[in-house]
Amino acid sequence: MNLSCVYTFEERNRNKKMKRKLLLVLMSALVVITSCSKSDSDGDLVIPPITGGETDNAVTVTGDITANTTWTADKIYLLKGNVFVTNNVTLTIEPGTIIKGDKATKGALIITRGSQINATGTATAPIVFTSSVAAGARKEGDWGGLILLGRAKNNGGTSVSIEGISDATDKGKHGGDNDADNSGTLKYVRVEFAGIALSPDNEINGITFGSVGSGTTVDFVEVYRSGDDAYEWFGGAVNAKHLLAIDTWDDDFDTDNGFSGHIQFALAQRLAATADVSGSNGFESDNNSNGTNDLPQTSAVFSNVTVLGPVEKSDMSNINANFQHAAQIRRNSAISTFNSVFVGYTEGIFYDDARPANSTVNSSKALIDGVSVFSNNIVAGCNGKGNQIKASSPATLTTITEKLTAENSFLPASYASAFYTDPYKFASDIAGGTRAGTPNFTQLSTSAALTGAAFTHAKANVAFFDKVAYKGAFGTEDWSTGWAHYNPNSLDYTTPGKVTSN
Ligand SMILES: [Ca+2]
Ligand SMILES: [Ca+2]
Ligand SMILES: [Ca+2]
Ligand SMILES: [Ca+2]
Repeated sequence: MNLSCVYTFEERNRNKKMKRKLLLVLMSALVVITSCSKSDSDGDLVIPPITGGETDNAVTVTGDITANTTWTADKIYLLKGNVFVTNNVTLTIEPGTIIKGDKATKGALIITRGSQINATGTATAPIVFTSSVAAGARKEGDWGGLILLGRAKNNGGTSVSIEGISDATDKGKHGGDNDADNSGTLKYVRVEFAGIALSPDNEINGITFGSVGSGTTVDFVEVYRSGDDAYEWFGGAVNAKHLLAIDTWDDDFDTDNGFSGHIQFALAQRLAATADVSGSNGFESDNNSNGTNDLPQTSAVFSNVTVLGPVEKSDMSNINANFQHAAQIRRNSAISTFNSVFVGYTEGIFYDDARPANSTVNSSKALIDGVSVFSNNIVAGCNGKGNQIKASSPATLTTITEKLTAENSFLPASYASAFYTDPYKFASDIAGGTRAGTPNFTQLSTSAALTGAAFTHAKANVAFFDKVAYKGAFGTEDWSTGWAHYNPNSLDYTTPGKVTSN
């Protein structure tokens, strides 16, 4: 507020009685504020809005959201810097709402412990988190991303700093002892061009889940062109269905620190040109960074995943050298995978025991002991380097090869076109010629993955999993129709509510 305005007002009322003065102070203060903010032609300052600016339909959001708040589809929201939802409140976002992450300030949205997001879009009006950059110029890593923090268990403690957020207060922490914790709902949501690599091992993913509990709903979510991982779970027990990871830079589905949720119908599509120096994998999974035996052990269960690697056919040229494995299960992780299709990766399924070195407790041991399971999957076209199954020692390789080949189908000469209708179509700004277009991930009538799914193993026979017949993320129905988008760089995002076309 402009101090001279206030002073002038107080001068005028100096001789009034106290009661009357107080009333007038309040009433006249309103007049003064209005006067000061309406015009700056007389030299008075315009009072700036407290949290950013609001024009007809553009709302800038900064700092903390500390009261229940609703974002509506008739506006476009711009996140500047880290925006934290705190104070145990709920941020509700209407279907069709556009939220942009500011590039200059690395905008990000963090739902802190105890608070919730209710982002429930629809199949025709998804909620879109995207880049603040203009159409055509957006890239991976334009802004931070979406971070959900909860009070479920992880194996690092009950108050662990989340990667990518340099906030020393409780706002940047996750963990607790309530695996049923509820961080809200993400349904029919796209997260586009997010994922900043702030420094090595300190990145914001498209969506980061820190100790998010199973009371949370995640269904029909697309992460498009994340600059780091598409999805990374650090501990927690949240379940999710219908996830798309399109042209991710680093890993598609990354699980760490005791994550124990269930994931079904998840598809990753990779572009041959883009991969991360850390090594890009479909799955990357750790118990923790040193591979120690801290509990809870990473034990997520995946069913009906499709990983479409960068190798579209037997030709391995023009594949970014940073591509690694369809799945790298390492550092004592014990994740399980059923009824899934891994196709077209430069290397296949790697049980990596490098950390901890010389330990009898590691990821391959968990597989051999049945603590983790890799069963009833198809691994196709992942033998270009002669290692569709890979281990850290010749003896381990022999042991796990026997087990994995008995329980899964390895089809080294088959590629995605043997299973899927049109799997390698991409946005026209990242692929030209006949590769530009809209992909179709539904299965061909001749696909070997149309039948054969099984949910008999105790880890797969859970209520959350739909007991479908097919392996992989899609059967013959395209569940991405309407809400997902495969060329969002073409969308203007300048008209509120326009999330699927211009
Ligand atoms: Ca990451
Ligand atoms: Ca990663
Ligand atoms: Ca990781
Ligand atoms: Ca990686």
